[in-house]
Amino acid sequence: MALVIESLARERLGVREADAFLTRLEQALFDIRQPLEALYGEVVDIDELVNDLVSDAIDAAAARPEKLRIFDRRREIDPVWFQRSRMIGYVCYADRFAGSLEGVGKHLDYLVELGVTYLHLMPLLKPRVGENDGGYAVQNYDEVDPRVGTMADLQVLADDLHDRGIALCVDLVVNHTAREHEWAQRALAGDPVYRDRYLVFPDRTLPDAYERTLPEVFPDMAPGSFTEVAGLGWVWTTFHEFQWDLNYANPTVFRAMLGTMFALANRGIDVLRLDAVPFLWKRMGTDCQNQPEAHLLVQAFRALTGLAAPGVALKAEAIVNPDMLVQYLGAHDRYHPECDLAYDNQLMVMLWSTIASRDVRLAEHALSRRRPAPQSTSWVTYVRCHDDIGWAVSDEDAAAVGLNGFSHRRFLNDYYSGSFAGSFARGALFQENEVTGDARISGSAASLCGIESALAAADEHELTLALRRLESIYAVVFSFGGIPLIYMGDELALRGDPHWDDDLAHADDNRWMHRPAMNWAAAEYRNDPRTLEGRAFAAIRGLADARRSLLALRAGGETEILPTEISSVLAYRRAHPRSAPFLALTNFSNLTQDVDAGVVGRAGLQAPRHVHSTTGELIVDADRIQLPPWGFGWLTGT
Ligand code: OTU
Repeated sequence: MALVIESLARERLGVREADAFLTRLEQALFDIRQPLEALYGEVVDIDELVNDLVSDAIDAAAARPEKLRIFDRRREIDPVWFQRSRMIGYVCYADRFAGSLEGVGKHLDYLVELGVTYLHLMPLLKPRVGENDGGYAVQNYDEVDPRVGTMADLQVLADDLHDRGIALCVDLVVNHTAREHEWAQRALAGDPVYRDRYLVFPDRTLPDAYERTLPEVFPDMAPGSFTEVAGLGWVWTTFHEFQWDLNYANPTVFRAMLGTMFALANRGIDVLRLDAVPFLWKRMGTDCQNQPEAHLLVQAFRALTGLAAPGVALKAEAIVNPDMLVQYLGAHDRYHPECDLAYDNQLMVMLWSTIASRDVRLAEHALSRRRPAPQSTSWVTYVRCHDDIGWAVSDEDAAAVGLNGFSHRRFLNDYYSGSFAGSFARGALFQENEVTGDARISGSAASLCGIESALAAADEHELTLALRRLESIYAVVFSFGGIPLIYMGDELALRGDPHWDDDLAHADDNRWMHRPAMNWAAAEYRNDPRTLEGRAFAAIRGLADARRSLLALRAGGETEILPTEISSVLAYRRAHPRSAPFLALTNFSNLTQDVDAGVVGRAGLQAPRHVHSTTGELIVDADRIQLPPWGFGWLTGT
């Protein structure tokens, strides 16, 4: 292979770029070949496949705009560019934030004001018309949703963002296409070549056999995992009936999706959020998630995208059992480069669990026993996203702190849906499964923190407490060693959308309650400290300001949990070889807590110094640190 590829590279890329490409290839060849061989060794000639994919990468490298090559260079010098403490993310739908991609470009000042350096725009490739799961049912991967703009607009926006020092992340729906996608349409028309790009069965025999061990993702709005399609048979549809799972056992599917990655990279996308990666490979007798082959696929994607666009990072959206999460960052028995970033779903769940229980022991236990992220990778940490909250609390972790897993999950559902007596939360149950008793939670952060109920009761004291809850969990997310993400509207304490079900295409999916349109009128108050918006905005911006200067808060590295004598105070330490250690304390209770200052010594802090906190000052005497109700404090030393 070497010779053909070498001359191809020299011919298409010119001397300098070819040399860089071939150096990368030499480094990546093992990581390209090994997973592909394991995946496709039995169905195709591997040399030929590798050859084809590498020449696709050469084409993509040749088409890469000069400006992006400069980014590649910088990021090859600093491959963990995304770990910088100035990385602060913002997540929104282009249309809900600003109408269109062009509209987003007009609000960059707002993002800069907030300290944002990473913008995640929710699905924006052309979806099917009508119900499309918030854009997660893509009809055409080469086009942008015409309601928000064009590919050219996307490229312009990426450029503008880069000029402001903001990286752009977009969604890539890798697990399934819309049934209106050209492949599905051709399969429907009877073409076996296209049928083989999906998982289609002539009758219920195999679907029944698979379903014996398959959990349902949307038991309520899309029961079962297969859909009967007239003239075709039973199609694998993990999510909705209009989302057809792709057949990754077919290398053509892999190659085409890789092509989409190259194309998006060359438009200036910095981070690709790979949707639903755990589902990429199916195996009889399992839950068809987290299969070894799903990891091999991501490893191959990683190695090949890195050839053509070394500045592009991959982010795994894998909302799975906490023990399986870190594997998407490449932490297997041995390290295999996989995604650079992955959602820290477990931290998110633990924050909400702790708010409801006011007891940090479950979080301490679960978060301290997990494997750290590999050094060259990082978590993205978040409080809320566009999805529901599923209670990823394992029975073992619950039992270790004397809880029953099932009862605790039920308690959390009761608490956040507001049915638990005295709950301040105003969320709703999502996808209640009557058979298993499971359910998840929808609702905006502000509503789940108690802001909605405090406003309704016009209770100023409760409102302060609720705002502190919001600020404190964001404080954790900003300091736990990942890229923090601000979910659009949280910076203004935006409540849910009360009219979310007016749109009939959304009416059976209450996740739309926490996907409101941006309230620009409310944003006008962001610098007025007397308003709710002003208080929330100052809180989030304050976290961004404080984080930026703290080397210990770079993403990556380890976060060490330091149990204290108080069951409602979470303490953890971050360190960086070139800075003083960092200590965060968070009070998950309605009471003022005096923490034994011994924790400062245990965190290795000398001459402790306040860097940031709820009230702007921390009362520290010789042996106590005082935390106000639902307050947090950040300390560092010399
Ligand atoms: C993702 O979520 C998206 O975030 C959802 O908005 C989509 O509906 C879905 O994919 C289908 O495209 O099950 O409840 O482990 O948890 O992929 C949300 C990953 C989901 C899954 C996740 C999925």
